[in-house]
Amino acid sequence: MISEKMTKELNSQINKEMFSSYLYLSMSAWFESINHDGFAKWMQMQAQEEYGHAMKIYGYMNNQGARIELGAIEKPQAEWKSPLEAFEAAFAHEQFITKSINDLVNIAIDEKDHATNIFLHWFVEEQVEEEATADDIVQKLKMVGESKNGLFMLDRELGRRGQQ
Ligand code: OFO
Repeated sequence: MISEKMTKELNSQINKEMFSSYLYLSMSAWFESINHDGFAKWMQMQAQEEYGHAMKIYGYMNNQGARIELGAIEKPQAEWKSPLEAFEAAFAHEQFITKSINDLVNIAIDEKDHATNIFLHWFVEEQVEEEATADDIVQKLKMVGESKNGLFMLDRELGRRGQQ
């Protein structure tokens, strides 16, 4: 059984994960619009992953008999100045999500809610990976700078996501 407070916070985390999905789908659409198909594919896959994060919490709450209440999903930004700006925004968003997960863990510890605490460990580890991946792409985009050739290569590399 999880507390009312934890139920509210997990519902809010579902919303944040759904927003992550929406944000990355919006980035995917923007990349499509500027003909960066590889970045677009990467972002579309990321959007699917985020939906999976939301559903993981959804499944856990159902197993715990906690009442799920879905909130409205905020409208995401639709345009960015450059691929670098978009990936910097993705990295900043992941840092925000990490903080949110850490806050949830703190509540679970305070409430001695061992089951939720252990459930959240998966997310703690996932966030390390999420931040590292986004930061890695930011660093590569910085290296590439204004080089059209470099950007083309990176677009192709990211478009291979899911094939390796
Ligand atoms: Fe990107 O990890 Fe969920 O939100």
